[in-house]
Amino acid sequence: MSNKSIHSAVKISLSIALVLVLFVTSCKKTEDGNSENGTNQTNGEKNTSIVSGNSDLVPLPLVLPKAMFVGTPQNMEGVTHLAKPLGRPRDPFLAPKGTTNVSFGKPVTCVSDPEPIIGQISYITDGDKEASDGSNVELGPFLQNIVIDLGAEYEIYAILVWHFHKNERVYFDVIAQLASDGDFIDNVTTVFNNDIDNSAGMGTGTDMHYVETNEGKLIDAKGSRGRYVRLYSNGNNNNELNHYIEVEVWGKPVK
Ligand SMILES: [Ca+2]
Ligand SMILES: [Ca+2]
Repeated sequence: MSNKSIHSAVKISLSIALVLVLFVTSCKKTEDGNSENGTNQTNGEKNTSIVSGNSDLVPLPLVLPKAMFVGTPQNMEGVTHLAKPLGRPRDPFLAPKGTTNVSFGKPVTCVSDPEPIIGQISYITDGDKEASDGSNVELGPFLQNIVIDLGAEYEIYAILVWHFHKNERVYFDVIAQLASDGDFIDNVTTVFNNDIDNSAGMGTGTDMHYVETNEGKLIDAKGSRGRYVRLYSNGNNNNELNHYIEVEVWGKPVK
């Protein structure tokens, strides 16, 4: 073999080696990309607080009230954009170790309807999640909102909302927001919005309508920061009134 052909052979071998290295690198990137998606299904939604390399995630120790009905939704005439029920219990929701219910017993205000028709605004964070009469607060018709003051800034991973679960209902214009101030001016994050026609004026929502159950609605807040949590609703498919049984905000103090 001449010097020239040895030189060519070395060149070809080096090229092959380079192609192999590039191929392996690109495969690795794809794998990493997939694991970073964090596709833990929760009620058909992605738990995006899960990121690769974070082994300190644990299921939230949620305690559910007694179920009052089972089966497929009835009488949902006229409700569009309705999420299909999962047909099985919700998957565990993973959040960083040390995430707790930081809204228990915290003050709740309802500027839009400070004198409820039935019950007290304080029922919303009193820990009672049962469907029975006497456990829910009934607010007037039209768009109403409640604000929970957590008392300090938290990294918030999940918001659970029980409006009503004695029978099948869909509430409209359900919007959940976090902010650093009670007037919702600083650092406002909208974590859920199913106001599909923007009648509440907070932007057109892309989240689905859903049937209330004893599981409550689990909203993935993705670790967004906030001290105040605001929730809107605008009646339901059964009547024009607004109800809350309980709201839980699961978070960790901001370091
Ligand atoms: Ca309650
Ligand atoms: Ca609407």
